[in-house]
Amino acid sequence: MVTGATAGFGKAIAMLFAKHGYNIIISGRRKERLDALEKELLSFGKIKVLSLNFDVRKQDEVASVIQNLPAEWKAIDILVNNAGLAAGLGHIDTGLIDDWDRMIDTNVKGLLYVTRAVAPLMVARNSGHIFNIGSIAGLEAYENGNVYCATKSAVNSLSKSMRIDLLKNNIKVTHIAPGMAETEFSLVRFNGDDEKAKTVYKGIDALTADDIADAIYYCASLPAHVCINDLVITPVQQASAYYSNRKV
Ligand code: NDP
Ligand code: 8X3
Repeated sequence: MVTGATAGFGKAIAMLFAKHGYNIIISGRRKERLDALEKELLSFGKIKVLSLNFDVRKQDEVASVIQNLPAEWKAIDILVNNAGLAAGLGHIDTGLIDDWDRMIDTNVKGLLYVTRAVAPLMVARNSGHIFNIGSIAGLEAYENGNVYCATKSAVNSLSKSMRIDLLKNNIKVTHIAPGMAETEFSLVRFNGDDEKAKTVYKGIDALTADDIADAIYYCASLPAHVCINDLVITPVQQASAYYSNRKV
C-alpha cells in the first residue's frame, strides 16, 4: 500500500513494485490520476490493483476506508507512508499559518492516521514492513524550513518509536531520508510557480523518483531477518541540507 501514489515517489514506487508482481493499493486525493495509474499498473499484467481515493488528513475517512477493505486486501505486507508536502518557504515570523497546518496535518497527523489503521492488520499477522518517507530536512533544520523540517523530524522520531513498539510483532520499520529529488514537490511548495520550482534544482543532477523507488525496493527485498532502519539518500552534488555543489 502506497499513500500519495498520484505523483513523484509514490507513483514510481507503485510502478516498480507492480513490475515485480506485487498487488498494489494506491491512494491519493486526485481521482483522475489514480484511475490513470490503475490502468497503467494493470497493463503490466498478472497483478491486482485497488485504488483508494482519500485524504490522509481526514481521520474518519482513513479509518473507514481501511476498515472496509475487502478481505483479500487486508493482508498488507508493505505500507509506504509517502503522502506529504512542503508548503511555502518563509521565516518563522512571516510564515502562513495555513501552510503550517497543512504540513503538520498531512506529514505528521496523516501518517499517524494511516499507520494507526494499517498497523493492527500487520500485528494480527505478525508480519509487515512500514516505510516512512522523512527527509534530510528532518535531520538538520535549514533557514526558512522551520515547520517542514519539524514535521520530517517528527517522522524520524515516530519511525524510531514504531520500530520499538512493533518489535515484538516482527514488523520492520524503515525511515527514508531523501535530499533533493525532482518531482512535483517544489511546484507544490511554491504554489504552482514552475520557474521558482526549477531554480531549486538548477545545476544539480537531482535524484529522481525512480532512485527512491529502487532504494525502497532493495530494502523490501532483503531476507526476513534483515531490516535497514535508516537510509539517507542525496544526489552526489549534495552533502547536506546546507552544502551542495551546483554547476552554474
Ligand atoms: P509530489 O508532490 O510529487 O507527490 C506528493 C504525493 O503526496 C502526491 O501523490 C499527493 O497526491 C500526495 N498527497 C499530498 N497531500 C496528500 C493528502 N492530504 N492526502 C493524500 N495524499 C496526499 O512529491 P514527492 O513525491 O517528492 O514527495 C513524496 C514524499 O517525499 C513527501 O512526503 C515529501 O515530503 C518527501 N520528500 C520529498 C523530497 C523531494 O525533494 N522531492 C525529498 C525528501 C522527502 P494528491 O495530491 O493526489 O493527494
Ligand atoms: C525535501 C528536501 O531539502 O527540500 O524534503 O527539504 S529539502
